[in-house]
Amino acid sequence: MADVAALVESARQGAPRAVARLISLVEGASPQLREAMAAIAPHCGNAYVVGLTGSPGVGKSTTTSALVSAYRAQGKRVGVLAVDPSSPFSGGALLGDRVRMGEHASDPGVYIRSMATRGHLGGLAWAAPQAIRVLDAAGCEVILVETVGVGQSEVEIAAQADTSVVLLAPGMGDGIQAAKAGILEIGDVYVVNKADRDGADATVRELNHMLGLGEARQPGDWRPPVVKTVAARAEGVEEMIAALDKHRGWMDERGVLAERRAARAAKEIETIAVTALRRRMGELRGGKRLDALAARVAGGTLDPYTAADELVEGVTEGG
Ligand SMILES: Nc1nc2c(ncn2[C@@H]2O[C@H](COP(=O)(O)OP(=O)(O)OP(=O)(O)O)[C@@H](O)[C@H]2O)c(=O)[nH]1
Ligand SMILES: [Mg+2]
Repeated sequence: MADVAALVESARQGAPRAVARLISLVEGASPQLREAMAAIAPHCGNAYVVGLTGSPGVGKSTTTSALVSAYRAQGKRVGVLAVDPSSPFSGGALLGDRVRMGEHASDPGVYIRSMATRGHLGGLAWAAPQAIRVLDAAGCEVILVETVGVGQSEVEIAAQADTSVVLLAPGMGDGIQAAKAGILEIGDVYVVNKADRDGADATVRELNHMLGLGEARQPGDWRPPVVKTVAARAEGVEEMIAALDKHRGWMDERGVLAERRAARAAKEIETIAVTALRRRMGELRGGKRLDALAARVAGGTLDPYTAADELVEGVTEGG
């Protein structure tokens, strides 16, 4: 068993191993997580969280790495969380990222961590916010969360970031894919990466066109910008950071940042509560309570609504 108080203290001092162990508590859904989160809570709320999503291979990790360099040049501490919702193992699919982020591996101002969330009760929605809290408490001023784009997870990660970046690449038929995946609703900033390839300008135009369609924006509403990058050569990164800064400024001005963070916390609480309820429900099932109720309903001595009420009471009473 880890000494949670000592771990949190070391993490706050910036000790990478303490940060890593705390995130492992999250990943492993450790019983000590509760204590860790309580100790961390007063030190959270300072990080700016940027989510990066997009199809496999579009250049998320390369872009993330270029952003890390740029933020480091500003003297900021940076956390990188690479989330793989399709895998129950961390490290596997994300091994390539270690290579791509290799240049930051020895920088004490950068934390890089990959995390697998499949098979977790609550999955991504449960694990990512807690890992973000750990990085936040460890003093990261910017946290970049890369998620491999697989539909629902993109929407989930968008709900967890202060600013959501959607990456596309030219010539992948991405524009049409984007529309299908509902991606046009989740981006605060759009990046057309691999602009060294043919068709980048066409993709930018198409995106701008689609973002303008069905537009019901009021004056002062946020209009997501489209930025062109060649992440592999760090081109366009300054423009991308300018777009992020602008979005952040807009959120601050309009009170959107506080709203988003509250919505995020609400979702997190809900997920933890539902996960706990589900577990208790499973315990009751194992404890034969459901079997007994089912026998009575099947035998006609109890109606299913009353039985369900009894089951729910059992869950919330702790019996
Ligand atoms: N031509 C070109 N290639 C790029 C650019 N950015 C990234 N790449 C290459 O595209 C490939 C995929 O890049 P990654 O950064 O790993 O993409 P990713 O979106 O993180 O991929 P997954 O995490 O597997 O979904 C790598 O071989 C990169 O070198 C770019 O601007 N231009
Ligand atoms: Mg990647």
